[in-house]
Amino acid sequence: MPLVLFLDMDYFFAACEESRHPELKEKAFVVGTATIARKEKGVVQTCNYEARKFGIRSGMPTMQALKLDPSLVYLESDDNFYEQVSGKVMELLKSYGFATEVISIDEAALDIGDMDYAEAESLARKIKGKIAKELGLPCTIGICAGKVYAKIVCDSAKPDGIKVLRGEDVKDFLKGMKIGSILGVGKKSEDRLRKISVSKVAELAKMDPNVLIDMFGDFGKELFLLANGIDDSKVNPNYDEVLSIGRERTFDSDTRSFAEIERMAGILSDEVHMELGKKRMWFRGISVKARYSDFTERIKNKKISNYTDSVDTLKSNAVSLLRDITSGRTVRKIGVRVYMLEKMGGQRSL
Ligand code: TTP
Ligand code: MG
Repeated sequence: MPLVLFLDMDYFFAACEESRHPELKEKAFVVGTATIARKEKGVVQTCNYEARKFGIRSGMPTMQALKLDPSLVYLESDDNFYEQVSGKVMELLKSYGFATEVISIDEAALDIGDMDYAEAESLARKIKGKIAKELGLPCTIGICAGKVYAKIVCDSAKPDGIKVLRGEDVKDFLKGMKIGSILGVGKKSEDRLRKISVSKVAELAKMDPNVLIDMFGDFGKELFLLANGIDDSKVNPNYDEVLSIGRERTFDSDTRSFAEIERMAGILSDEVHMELGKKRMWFRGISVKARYSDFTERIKNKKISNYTDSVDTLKSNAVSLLRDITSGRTVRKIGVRVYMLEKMGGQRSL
């Protein structure tokens, strides 16, 4: 099994703010979605570790955070800036040349292959040092065979850590973990398992796999294997951004309406198509992205059978891919992108 290096930025939005306002470092502060004037109405997106000392956490109403620390500093979230910084982090990671999967705005997984553990740890040190030096940001890195395990290892080493977990130590390490630490186990699945008195990975490991398959389908099988020390999850590299054209936009307020998503997909497809026209290019790959209200993201890609410049093809595919990844979810932002690009009039035949 190849090793996976999993990186998650520490208190990301707040760290971005500290990097441009170093005077914030000594203060406890939060980043929230509401404007400063309406700060009590909003929710904490994240906060620095000074604020965490008071028990303040992501997702907490700002009002409650202010009660925990009345001298708390409040900053309004600046999405564009965090995305720009995220882009730089991802670019730096990709420059190492390993297959890289961008998982969310502040997480990525690298397939570092059959490296030995000492070599992997020294690579992690190099990457962490480079991010600190070039971007002034802290991060944590977990290394293990399998993407899901590497993420759990990373979470367990936070903040500002590097941790390598050897294959033979996985089972022991997992024993005491809560099932929520497994990538993909959301609140709903966690609640369903809690109802049958399963809250620890060790309890999950002892379940009858058929019961899990009945409850969760294929994912149930995956869960059973994960709980028992088998992680088959692979790094799925995102296509190269340089060779793609994309547009994304945040909704004015989070939405569950597919009509609204469809309308936005139409607008974004038109914009992408316009850009393709300017560059005189055809596309074959279509990719969509959804960011949910909890800030996790999903990307879905599709290759069509031939190169085209049809905006209708782009729209209909984008809409159907978005339907797959947004149904039943509250959506904050969507993106439409084309890849596998070819200059119009090129010689490519299929
Ligand atoms: P996380 O990586 O979950 O959190 P974090 O980077 O702030 O802190 P940690 O050191 O524990 O990794 O999320 C990344 C960013 O996503 C976070 O900085 C802000 C945003 N976010 C929200 O806006 N709302 C949320 O509820 C969460 C969890 C994150
Ligand atoms: Mg983070």
